[in-house]
Amino acid sequence: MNINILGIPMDLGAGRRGVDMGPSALRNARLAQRLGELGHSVRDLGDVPVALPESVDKFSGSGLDFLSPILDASRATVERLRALPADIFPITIGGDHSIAMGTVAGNALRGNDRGHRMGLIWVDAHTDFNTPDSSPSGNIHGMPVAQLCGLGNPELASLAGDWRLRTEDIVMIGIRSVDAKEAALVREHGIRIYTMKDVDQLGITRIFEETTEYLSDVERLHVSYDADALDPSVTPGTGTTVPGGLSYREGHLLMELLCETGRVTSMDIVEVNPTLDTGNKTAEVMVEMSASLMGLRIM
Ligand code: 6HN
Ligand code: MN
Ligand code: MN
Ligand code: MN
Repeated sequence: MNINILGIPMDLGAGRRGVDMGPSALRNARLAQRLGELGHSVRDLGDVPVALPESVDKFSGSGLDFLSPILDASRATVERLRALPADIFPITIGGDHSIAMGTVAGNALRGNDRGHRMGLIWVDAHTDFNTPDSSPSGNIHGMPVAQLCGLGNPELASLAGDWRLRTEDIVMIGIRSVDAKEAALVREHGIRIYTMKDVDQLGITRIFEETTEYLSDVERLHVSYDADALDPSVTPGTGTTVPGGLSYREGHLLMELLCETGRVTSMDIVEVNPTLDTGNKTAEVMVEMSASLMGLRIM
């Protein structure tokens, strides 16, 4: 496969600094080499420009912290991705999870100006379905899925023009921290959620089977993998850890099973924050997760 890596060193959507170093940490953990060893042809496209928080006015947008520079970086992400040929598998590396507004929109528009029907598999401790009104923190990285569905801020919601992610084309796995108003929104919009309780009770294999069946009609399939989906003992280097997450093997198994379907067309790796890490452990684990999705076999 032809893989293109695109870095988005964004920390404007998160409450703490350092996640902008995620792309460097993942490159340092040999992401490109690891995927190359699996037989893929890998090209690193470098980074999308993202403003430094110190260099911009936090309140320049309408009511949301860092709205203007997040819009700029998201629009740049959309343009980079939509210009890629259809046979490329993009791996976008963050950066906080606000990058997914641009990555999902850009991948939806790739090869179709009106937008493909996209399935989204959101692997995360959080549902990231806040709107500016529901969010207790005001941090945009807690909002990307709602924004992709057209809720919330109208500028963030129209990164792909009139295209919208359909609420019935989303599956979330690993969920264990949802804000009160956010939970009401998730329920209202009927988002398919597998909490950690479901992971414990059903197991990853059953969840995988239900997920691929549920998303059987989509044209493209995007996996957005937040490092905090995994247990903090596995990935300590991330800004909003929640105990009781996916084990190392559960994280891998989901990627291995998704790989076998041959249906996944793009991926994000987000929320790797080296300033909170033990060595470069979190980046190394996330590189291995992406290798599993891209065909790593034990034998
Ligand atoms: N992430 N629900 C919290 C908020 O601030 O809205 C946490 C969001 C975490 C976002 O980890 O991608
Ligand atoms: Mn997230
Ligand atoms: Mn999260
Ligand atoms: Mn975070």
